[in-house]
Amino acid sequence: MKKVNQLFFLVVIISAAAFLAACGGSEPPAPPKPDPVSFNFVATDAFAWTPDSISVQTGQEVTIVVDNQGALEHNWILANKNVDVATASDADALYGANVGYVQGGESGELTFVAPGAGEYLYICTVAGHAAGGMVGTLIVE
Ligand SMILES: [Cu+2]
Repeated sequence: MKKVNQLFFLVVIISAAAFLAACGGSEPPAPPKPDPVSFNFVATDAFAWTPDSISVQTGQEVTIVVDNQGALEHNWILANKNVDVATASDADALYGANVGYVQGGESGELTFVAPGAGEYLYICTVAGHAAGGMVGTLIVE
């Protein structure tokens, strides 16, 4: 009978150790993810973006809609703030954030995840448009 008690005691100890080990591995819950956000940009042939500045949060899902109310084609890419806007091209698009060329009277859409905190530009890469003023600022907080 004594051997049975010892065996039972051993099983209880092992079970308790396994239970404590399992609990010890728990991690704090991840911070809440910011809600997705959407921005509607109006493009016109006056070579300007409306709005010309937006703010988002790191990790936020950002949807960009380009409503081309002009006659010329326009596009929207996210670029490094140090990019040379006079020569910027689609190849300068960061994180795949490139709406593509939107013809006059049409609209285009893109969703991307906001990168790390900092300041970025959004520009139209049609030749001459960014240099003409089609540049805006995206701030990631
Ligand atoms: Cu343009």
